[in-house]
Amino acid sequence: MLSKVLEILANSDDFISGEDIAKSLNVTRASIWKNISKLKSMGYNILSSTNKGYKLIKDNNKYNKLEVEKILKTKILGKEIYFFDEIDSTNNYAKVIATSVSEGAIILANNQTNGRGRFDRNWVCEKNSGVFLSLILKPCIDIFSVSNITMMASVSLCNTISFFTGEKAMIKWPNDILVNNKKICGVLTEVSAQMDKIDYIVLGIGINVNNKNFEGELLNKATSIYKQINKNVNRQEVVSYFLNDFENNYITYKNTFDINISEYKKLCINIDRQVKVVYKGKEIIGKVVDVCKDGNLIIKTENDTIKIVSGEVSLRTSSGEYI
Ligand code: BT5
Repeated sequence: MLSKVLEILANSDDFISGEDIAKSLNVTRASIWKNISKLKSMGYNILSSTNKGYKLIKDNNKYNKLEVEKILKTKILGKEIYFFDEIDSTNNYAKVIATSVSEGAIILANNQTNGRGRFDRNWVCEKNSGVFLSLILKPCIDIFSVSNITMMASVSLCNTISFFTGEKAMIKWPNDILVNNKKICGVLTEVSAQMDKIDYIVLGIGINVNNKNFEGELLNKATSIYKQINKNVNRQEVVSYFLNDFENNYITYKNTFDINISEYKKLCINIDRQVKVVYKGKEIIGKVVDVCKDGNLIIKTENDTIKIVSGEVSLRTSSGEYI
């Protein structure tokens, strides 16, 4: 009902009477009044006039559950939305509710107080600026195939970020999305699994959307959509673009259990590059020659060919340093 009232207000250029809204939704005027009050408490600026009714002052920066619902065109992803103005971590919440919600439920927040990266690293969050999204998935796959999901998501994130920035976004194996060599998005995939099947996957995604400034360690390492185009972007549009793009591939994957590896490789910045990686306690220097369908990185060193399952890879730049 709330979203329907909002839709009617958003589609009226002028005042519209409570009676007209009530009639078109076949409910009482009292119920319209209640919903208008709720919308006002959510921060919508709605003018009320005794004679004329209600008028919504349009604001393109609104980001909440209603705005996300309004724009989503997906079939299974985002059918259930949990939206928080502030939360410690959307991934933490996702793990609490994962077993009791349907596949495709999403958790979104306007801010995170304890955003997490891999290995308990910190994900820096700017209130009102970033997308903090956790997506709960329950495909019938074993734990060894989970990297396929991260790989597919990374491709969709590149498509999303390229669409909004007009720049080519690239994947830095395993889970960073870069624009002009700066990190704009990170993925944290967490899993609950038995030996032969997974219970659920939480795909945690942080995208720098309208961030204006980065500090300290991130000063020269991070960027945002805003910093690329000098313009704010609606976060619900970013969420919607990503979920649509990812859903298409995900539905196919659930039938074929196969990913389009050549699409991934085209976007993977590591391929054919000299890299340094600490793996099983040893530093390895070599050239990345391939990424396998299971997500493993193949590095050719001076004397050997090594398969890297996980780790942190630094790329050698033209000036010879590793970043
Ligand atoms: C990641 O970890 O890149 C995964 C980040 C996932 C964040 C999302 S937000 C929604 C969901 N809820 C969560 O709590 N987490 C997920 P990692 O590869 O470990 O990278 C972390 C490193 O990236 C840090 O050590 C910094 O160097 C850098 N970093 C931190 N915040 C950043 C930011 N906002 N932009 C760019 N780089 C950042």
